[in-house]
Amino acid sequence: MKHRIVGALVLTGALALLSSCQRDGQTDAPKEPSVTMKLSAAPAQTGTDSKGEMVQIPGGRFLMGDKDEVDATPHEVVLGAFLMDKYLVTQEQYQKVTGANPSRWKADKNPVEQVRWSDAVTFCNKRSELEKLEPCYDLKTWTCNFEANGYRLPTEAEWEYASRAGSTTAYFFGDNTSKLGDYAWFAKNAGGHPRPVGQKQPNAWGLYDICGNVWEWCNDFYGVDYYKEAPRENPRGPKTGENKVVRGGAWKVSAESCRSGYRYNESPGYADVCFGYDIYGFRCARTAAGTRLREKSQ
Ligand SMILES: [Ca+2]
Repeated sequence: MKHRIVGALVLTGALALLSSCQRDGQTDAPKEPSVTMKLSAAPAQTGTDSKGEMVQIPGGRFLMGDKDEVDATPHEVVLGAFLMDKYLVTQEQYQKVTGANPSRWKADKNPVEQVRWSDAVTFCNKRSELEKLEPCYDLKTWTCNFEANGYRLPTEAEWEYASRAGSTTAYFFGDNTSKLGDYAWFAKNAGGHPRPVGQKQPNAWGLYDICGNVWEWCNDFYGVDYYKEAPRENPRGPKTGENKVVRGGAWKVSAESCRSGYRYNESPGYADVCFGYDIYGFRCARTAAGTRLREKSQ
């Protein structure tokens, strides 16, 4: 009897391992986005389909960092204008663009999760192609062309700037942790899984789920000392590194990890191995037209 229980436990463990890697199995039969999909994805006002609404983020300067963190020395950063998705990329949106849904917690309006950094940038390129924009990523070198007009991940600085929306406090709504539940799904209120996007209050610039729900991949490599050497204008992360930055906290984490300046990082998963956890998702950004001219005039 005892042996049987142990056996069952071992089997359960093996199944759990399999299910967490299930995403790899799904790559066997990816569906190509249909032709009708391509036609229906014609650029709207913001150049995206309706669920992919973007917010125009003005260029400006801000104090990036958090004095209480060893890797986040506060420093001034100046950024050009860019566009940022109002919502996290949903499973519905991801499925439409890539023909697959790697998420563990399946629901159309939930954020896509179990996506690796490499999956997120591949999605960015496909989304660009569908809307006849120039793809930003070279998928052989994994480098980003910031001059291209297509979709990309935000830089870490862009993410924090958009997240803060002019605030200088621990969270975009202030310092009072007890208010976090009004703006975010995190360990205390999410009930142990991600939630549909856009249900909590947005920040001052109209971005939803910036805090909590799923961590958001940024374009940058993570460098523990990067803030000490980063350029003041449009910092884009260390040239090389092992891990990529994720920001904003997730359904599983404490209020502490949802602070605007809090940095976290994870392997990008270039190789097709099991790296995509159900706490990682993303939203896309685009470089705004004319940004380079404004930088030069500063
Ligand atoms: Ca988030």
